[in-house]
Amino acid sequence: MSINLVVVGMGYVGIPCAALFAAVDGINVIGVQRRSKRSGWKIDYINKGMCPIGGKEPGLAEQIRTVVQKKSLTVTDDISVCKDADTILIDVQTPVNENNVPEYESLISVSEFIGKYLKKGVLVVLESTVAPGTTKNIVKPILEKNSGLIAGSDFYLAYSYERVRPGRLLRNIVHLPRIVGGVNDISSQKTAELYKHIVKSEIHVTDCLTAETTKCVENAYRDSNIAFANEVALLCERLKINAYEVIKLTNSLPNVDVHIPGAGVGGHCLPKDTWLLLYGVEKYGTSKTKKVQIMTAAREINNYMPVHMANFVEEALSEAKRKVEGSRITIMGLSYLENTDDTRNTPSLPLINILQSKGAEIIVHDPHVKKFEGMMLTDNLDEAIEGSDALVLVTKHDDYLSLKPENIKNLMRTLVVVDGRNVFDPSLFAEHGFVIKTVGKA
Ligand code: SAJ
Repeated sequence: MSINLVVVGMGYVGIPCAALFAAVDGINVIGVQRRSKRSGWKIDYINKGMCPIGGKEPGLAEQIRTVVQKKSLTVTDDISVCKDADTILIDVQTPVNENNVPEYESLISVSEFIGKYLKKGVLVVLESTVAPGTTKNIVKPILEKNSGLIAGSDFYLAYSYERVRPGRLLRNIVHLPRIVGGVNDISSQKTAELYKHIVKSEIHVTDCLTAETTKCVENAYRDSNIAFANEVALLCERLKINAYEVIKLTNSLPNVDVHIPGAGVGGHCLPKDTWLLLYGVEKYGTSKTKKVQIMTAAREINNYMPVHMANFVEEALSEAKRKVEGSRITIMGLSYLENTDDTRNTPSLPLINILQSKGAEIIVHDPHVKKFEGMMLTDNLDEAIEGSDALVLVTKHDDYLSLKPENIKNLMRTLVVVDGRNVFDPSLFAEHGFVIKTVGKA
């Protein structure tokens, strides 16, 4: 067997996927990455055998080193390498704009290039999360127009989404079931055959519209579950009881799995996949039968959590006889997920913006994020705490778990803590004179 595979887009999905395929005997992988200001550096970095993804990512650095040494993975900014490919994976970002409409600029331009270089017999697989209907109504016509070939007969086209989560990139690709949806049966079969090389779980075959919809539904479901937990937390705060106790007891019932409330929901997927789903339905579905309520309400609740955190900071500072204006506030965690460097749609950002608009001086600490949009960041926790009027924990990084009130009280100017991830014991902090507020606790 010999496969020339091109992976377009070296991000959180493209990199682990390329590294896994490159480890298979007979598969040669070329990754394609634009030399943009933000991510162009990754090209040389990976070509030197180094892993550009920070945080705790088990096995990834070693996997990249091995396949680069073996010369089965190289990265380039030249998308014309697609002309020698027999399989092409598309792993570009598919964000939504401020009106929750998908921004497909990258997807469209990459599809145009691929179409230009497409040859007969090539398999193209879209892995990015997209609105239902995108593969058939956007990608397929572009590929056909630019190549003069017919999808499903001259070349093969499928949608098969990733289920990666930072911190478990390799594990999720290898061990979670894979959904494959071709534009026709032969496209599905060829795609299922491809993933058998790296996926050790079941491969479910369906059509591409069903596969696209399933991906969006998975994430809308998780988002709604988290919103339910956040609403429970807000209600329990009003009753002055502990939401975590209520959730633990509720979850003692079989088949119930109330999720974990917190400072907000970030990441590339959960904040936008509901909108992709609804966009696809509006555009390609039949007329409305019933107003969409649950998923959009979930989005609203989850987006409210950073506002709730800001309110907590204001209340706690006021109890400590300070105003937000002029206070030095330490944000603990900029990445959206614990122990990762991924800052996409992080809930820390709206929280920082609110506090800054009220005149606070913000110090951001994150052990894994080195740079973010010109923001001043430190990875030195003592330095971040020194002279602070409030510690505000947004991300549950391991570095914060062992923080003791007795060790930090002498560093701080005002003893205020706002805990967005239920990390600290409030009574312990209160004993040391702190005003502490925890999401979901009285
Ligand atoms: N969060 C909560 N409470 C929870 C779970 C998560 O507040 O109970 C927050 C997290 O703090 C984070 C956000 O939600 O800010 C998203 O967390 P996540 O654990 O869902 O992580 P993602 O968004 O990186 O990954 C999800 C994944 N879904 C699951 O783990 C069930 C992953 O499988 C998908 O592949 C991924 O979205 C994606 O890329 O679509």
